[in-house]
Amino acid sequence: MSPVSDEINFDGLVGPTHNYAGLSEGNLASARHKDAIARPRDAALQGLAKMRRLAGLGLRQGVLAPMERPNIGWLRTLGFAGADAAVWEAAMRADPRLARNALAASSMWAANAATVSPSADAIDGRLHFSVANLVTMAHRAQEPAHTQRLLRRIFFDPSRFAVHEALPAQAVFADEGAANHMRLAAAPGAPGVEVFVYGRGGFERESGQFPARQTREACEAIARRHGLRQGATLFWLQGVEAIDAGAFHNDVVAVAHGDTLFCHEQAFADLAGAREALARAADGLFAPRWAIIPRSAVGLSDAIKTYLFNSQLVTLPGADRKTLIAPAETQESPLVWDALQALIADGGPIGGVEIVDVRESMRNGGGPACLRLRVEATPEEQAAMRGGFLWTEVLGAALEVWVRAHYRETLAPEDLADPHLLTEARAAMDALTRILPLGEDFYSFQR
Ligand code: SUG
Repeated sequence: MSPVSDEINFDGLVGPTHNYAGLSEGNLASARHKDAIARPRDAALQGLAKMRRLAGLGLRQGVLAPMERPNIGWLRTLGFAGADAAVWEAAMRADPRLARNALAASSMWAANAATVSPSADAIDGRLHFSVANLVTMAHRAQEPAHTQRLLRRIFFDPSRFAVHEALPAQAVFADEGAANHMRLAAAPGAPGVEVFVYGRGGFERESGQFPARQTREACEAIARRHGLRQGATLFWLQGVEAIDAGAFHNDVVAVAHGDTLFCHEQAFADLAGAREALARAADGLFAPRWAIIPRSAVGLSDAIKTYLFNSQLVTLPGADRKTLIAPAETQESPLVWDALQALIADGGPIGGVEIVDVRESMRNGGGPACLRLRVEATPEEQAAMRGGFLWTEVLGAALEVWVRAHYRETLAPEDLADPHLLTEARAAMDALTRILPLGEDFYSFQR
């Protein structure tokens, strides 16, 4: 089977410190599972099984390395001193909540790593990445430096790729990457329409119950940096009811692929306006197709509980209609499952569903689509990427052995102060640099 699109899904590997710390206000799953016992090994194996599954379906699959955690450097900037193990112990003793912000394995949610614009959309003909600053959450704001290093390692040729640094780390420019960005186009390599979705104006106060993590100013700055065509770039406001119901990112209620946008009726503040604007922007390029689940069929609460819209929307080789890669939780809700079957039966753009089990990530509010960063790269751009980050059975097998050798089966809140956690995590990261071509000094403890 040969892949039919230029799309590569880079999934974030789940790091060895995966745990449930209840760090993300407005992310209901994260709050619900605070202090639950996590299973890092299962989490990482579930992630690898998803990658293998998608590769097996004929899709291009890539792998992104996890961050170094606990983040001792960050704790040092906050005043903890001494040897590395002493820093970790002191932080856990003084302020466990703060320390757990230095431990999160949140880089697994690669959809938040960066916003990506394919070269067909950019006036300079390069493939653009803007690393997300993730300023809203203290644990996630530690990711940009890692992401930049990683993306520049893979997309190293500046004549083809532009990896922009994160926007200023300021609430006005709050940015959570591709989770709040959608792209529609007729076919691989064709110019498309890019849609940025924001939750608030950067200079405005929060209007809802939960933080809006993406601002209009951030979206506009990214569009400018990427050199996107004005008429083909849209900025839509998220529905405040959606954010308040737990859609802390747009990709919790909407996903686009090719000419199709699949969303909940309440995803955007002005759905009718969005439909009109998309039709106008796509005029002459393609005819946009919408698959909308009305609130009368599935309410926001069930949509968010099951993460129906955090499915990956893909085109399988040889298929006329698109396929959803949906989390297992959708199958367990008769209401949501029936709505999905009805959608498929109505003959619209979505013709099938494949179920994946990513339960460990789901408990922290991360579904199948959160776990991947989509990169649309032409064959020439793919050839210019550093090799070794794309899925092969050999790489997958090596990663599986690595996980089994280095990951704990369980991680409970009372395990976190254990100084061995630091040495184990570092041994894992160090070994990973011999599996993925990260270089020998990728992680700061190696330098
Ligand atoms: O940022 N959860 C992540 C989930 C991100 C999901 N990504 C997308 N929707 N694209 C977040 O809220 C929870 C960590 C904890 O509580 O331990 C967390 O960070």
